[in-house]
Amino acid sequence: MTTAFVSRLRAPEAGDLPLRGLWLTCLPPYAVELAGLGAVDWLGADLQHGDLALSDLAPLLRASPVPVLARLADHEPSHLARVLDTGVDGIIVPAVESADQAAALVAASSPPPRGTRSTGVSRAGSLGKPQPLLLPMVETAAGLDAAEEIAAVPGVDGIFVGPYDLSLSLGASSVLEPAVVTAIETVIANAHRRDRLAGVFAGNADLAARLPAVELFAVDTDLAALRAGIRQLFGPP
Ligand code: 3PY
Ligand code: MG
Repeated sequence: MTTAFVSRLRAPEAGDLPLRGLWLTCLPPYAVELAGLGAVDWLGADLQHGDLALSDLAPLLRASPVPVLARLADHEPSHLARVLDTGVDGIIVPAVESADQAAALVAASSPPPRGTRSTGVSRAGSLGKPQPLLLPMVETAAGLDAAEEIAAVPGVDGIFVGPYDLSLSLGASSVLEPAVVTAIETVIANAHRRDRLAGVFAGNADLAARLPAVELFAVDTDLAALRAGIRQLFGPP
């Protein structure tokens, strides 16, 4: 199923889109297994912010009924390699600002001859997982300027937009400012011009309503879902 998902992502069918994700910041595998993910198409496991650790990934992958994309903490090749070893279906890499940085990520995530990723005992190796998706994030003014070159790097599968850091970097006071929405549209158009996937984190219904079509759409976080469920059960505080 996961292999099919990854191939489906690499050649998505219009009728399936967008693939809607839930962004995990703290939920343990037990909750993921039992919560009933319903119409959630994929999970984004955040190692940059929140409370998840590298050692949470393998249990999460075993518990999840849907594919898991991990957002890395940084660009460090040793961290990237450990995350890939868990067998995640893709990685989302924060704040990529140039084609050179994207090429370094391709090299770190690919075995020779394309890259330098070493081999060793790993869950990914034992399960014979396919090459995971590589999705650099554009979430700074510099990344915005370089978005098309980043998307064009061979081995990059798509671009994932981080609207909140992007708005900070652009000096905007809200993700809803027209300049931020225009910037997000520009990144998505650049990814599509290069025949790459486009993804975006929304976390806000008003922002979601303003965004153009993407393949990967992260609706909101686990905590937001928990808060919404508590409010629905108990009413407003
Ligand atoms: C951002 O909006 O900056 C993000 O990283 C979303 O996860
Ligand atoms: Mg960010």
